[in-house]
Amino acid sequence: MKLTSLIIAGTMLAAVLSSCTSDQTIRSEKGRLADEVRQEFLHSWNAYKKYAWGHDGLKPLSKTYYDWYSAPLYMSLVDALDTMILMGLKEEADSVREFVATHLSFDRDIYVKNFEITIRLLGGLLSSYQLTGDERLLKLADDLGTRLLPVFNSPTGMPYVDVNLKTGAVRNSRTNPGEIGTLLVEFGTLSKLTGKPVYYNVAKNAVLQVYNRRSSIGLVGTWIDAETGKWLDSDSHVSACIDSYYEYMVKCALLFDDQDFKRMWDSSRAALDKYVADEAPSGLWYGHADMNTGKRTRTWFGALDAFFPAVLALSGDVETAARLQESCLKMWNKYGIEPEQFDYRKMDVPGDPKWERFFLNPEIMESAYYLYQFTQDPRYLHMGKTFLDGLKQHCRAEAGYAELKSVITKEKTDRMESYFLAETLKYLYLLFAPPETLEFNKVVFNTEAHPIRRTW
Ligand code: DMJ
Repeated sequence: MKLTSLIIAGTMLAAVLSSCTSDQTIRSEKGRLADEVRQEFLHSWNAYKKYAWGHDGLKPLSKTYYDWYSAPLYMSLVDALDTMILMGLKEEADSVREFVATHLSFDRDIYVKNFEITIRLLGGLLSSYQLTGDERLLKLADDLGTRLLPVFNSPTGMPYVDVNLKTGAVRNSRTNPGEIGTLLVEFGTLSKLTGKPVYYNVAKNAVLQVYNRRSSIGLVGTWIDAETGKWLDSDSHVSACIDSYYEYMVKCALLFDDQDFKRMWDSSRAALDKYVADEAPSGLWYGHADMNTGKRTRTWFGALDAFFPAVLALSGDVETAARLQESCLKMWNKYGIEPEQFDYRKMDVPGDPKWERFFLNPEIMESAYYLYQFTQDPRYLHMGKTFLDGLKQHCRAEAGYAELKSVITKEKTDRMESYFLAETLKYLYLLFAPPETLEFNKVVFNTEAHPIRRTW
């Protein structure tokens, strides 16, 4: 063998050995990394307790609080509760549960966003009920569900956006497939746990109403009017406002064994792969296309879109999921943290500075967690560490974690959303935690990372 060939063979062997060693190292570091995530949760939670207790969320820079409405609905408390339970923070979880069970009231004269309240509060109450058996949480969930029901009283059955929790008055019919189609995991579970079929029926009908209005090529648009049933635009993608419409097709098929959702997913997936998927020089992405013509309109993908590998993996297509997750990692690595939108042809943020923002989103961690569950490939542990390191480096504040105005300048903004505690840190923790922490095969996560167990 020539000397150069020997050198090349030696270099390749060294690379393989070093990657094996680093795979072994990351496996052996799982316990330490889980603990590190737990510490970051406590850092954020303690800041919330100190500066924002009893309010919806923490403002980490001004060290104060924010509420969504004129009366707080304890968004962070309910959203974070099952994360604490899973992290084994028993005393803390017990006292939060007691506070929620004795103080949370939905008898408020306020208009709330049905979608956000469903995924954060209804989902959080249901999963914490299942994890603890505390019947008071189920009672609260049932009360909330009843107060939300009037949203479905539109001429089409698609929900209005806002509902008054006290009066049942509804408003705002300009809505989207995401907000319409991301209710059934919660409403369906409520039906199963209370024996009241109405919740399942209205939420399923709402999804069908969107699906039945898909275009002749099988795509949906971004905005639709719940009263007239007319599409208000034709932009199709897997990004914000549509995303979890697809996610819940896969999840409802699994959770409720409802084959209608399997059929909806199969036909939607075919349309997405034909028109929305995009093989670019940088890899596989899902961009934007016109719902009627299928014409490519934008080559954008974003932080929220990074939920899609998890959904693909859950639907059985781990191979495509893994390819898309590699693209997500490229988006993350460009600035060491991911932007709200990314043009995958230019491999940079689209022109407008507003797309440079980062909202402490969980989706890319969620997909790493799912892919690790399905493959046990240490690659996803490495990814998780990259995400954790990036978050700590760029978003950690003295009081909790802060969103970024720009992933380029890394300038922080004064908000920590409750999903950072419910989802971002939960998925990172579960990625590294021992498998017995939560039996992945036994639960379906709602879109806010609240695990629901099929007990029916
Ligand atoms: C969360 O509230 C949910 O994951 C929702 O489905 C999308 N947006 C945020 C997190 O980014």
